[in-house]
Amino acid sequence: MASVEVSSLLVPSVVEMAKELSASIPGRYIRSDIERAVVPDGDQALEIPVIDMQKLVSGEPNNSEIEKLDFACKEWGIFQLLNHGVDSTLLENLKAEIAKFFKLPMEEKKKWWQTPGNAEGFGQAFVVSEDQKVDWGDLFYVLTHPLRLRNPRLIPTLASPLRETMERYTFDLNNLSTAMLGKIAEALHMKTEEMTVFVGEGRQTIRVNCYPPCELSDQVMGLTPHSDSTLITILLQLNDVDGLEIRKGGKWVQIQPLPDAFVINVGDILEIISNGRYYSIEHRVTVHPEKERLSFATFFGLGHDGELGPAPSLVSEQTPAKFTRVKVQEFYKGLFSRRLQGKAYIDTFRIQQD
Ligand SMILES: O=C(O)CCC(=O)C(=O)O
Repeated sequence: MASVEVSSLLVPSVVEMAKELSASIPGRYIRSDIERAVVPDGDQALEIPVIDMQKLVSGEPNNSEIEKLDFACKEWGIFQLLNHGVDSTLLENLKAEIAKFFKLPMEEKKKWWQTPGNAEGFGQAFVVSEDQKVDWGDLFYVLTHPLRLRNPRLIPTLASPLRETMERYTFDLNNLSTAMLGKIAEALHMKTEEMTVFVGEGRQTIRVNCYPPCELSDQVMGLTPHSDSTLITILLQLNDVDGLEIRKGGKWVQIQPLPDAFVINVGDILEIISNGRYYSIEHRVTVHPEKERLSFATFFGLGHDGELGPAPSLVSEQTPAKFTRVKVQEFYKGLFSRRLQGKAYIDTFRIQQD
């Protein structure tokens, strides 16, 4: 069953293209509009807020970590998570096995390549026109939760031990995200069951990214500027090559995660549910001239049965609804029918305030 149906077009492998050192880079990858990133004071990458998961779930009265979480989601839309409880050996195995996975010969990778009308597998996302600029990277995108919607052609056919490692990692991250969303609901002073109703059976998808090096690194983009159409995204940088940048105060700034910290960002769905109290951060990925970058993004979204809109408990006369309501299924359908473009998609749901 095609579980993530899209109207996107198929594109060739950038990892394969990058191996042909003598080949010129097709115009489709070359961009003339890349805004330069700024270097923060003191030549340091930007320090984004750090949240400690153990403190967050400690159950202490007046837990100041909840206030830190609220501040991070409101003022930054992104933070790092330490003491997250995901086993460090599992993370090491994941890093090693994903690196091998992207190095498999193309003949083998073809088994898992995207097919027309389905976003899952190796390829690219949000390519809706032959004229559109495309990213300098390959992804592996899969729906991992709920189990009944999994594509039998993908995770079940991966070789051991990658398959078991992916299963375990996505299972652990599903638990982590559920716990995190509970704390986010608490920070928002939402009624607890409200978040649960929005989430329904939930949706977890993964996007594993490989950005090969490129000698014209300042003219290609690893991942186009966008905000995620998720509740939250949990990102693990898989090697020590940085490239993730966020738009902060109108400028692009590179961030540098602490080793084995998760980078968590607020997505558009959470911005809508929180009625604009939280902010989905715009981000992009730049390409290194000599080194390959690998990352693993885990997206948490809503089950497709319900409706999306500001949580009723967060709407009042003083805080009127800032977004229109939409059926979740319609929200996702609209998302996959367009190209990525900053925060343009969430903007279509905004209600103009007087
Ligand atoms: O590679 C990264 O660091 C970011 C990935 C990302 O934003 C995504 O997969 O949506």
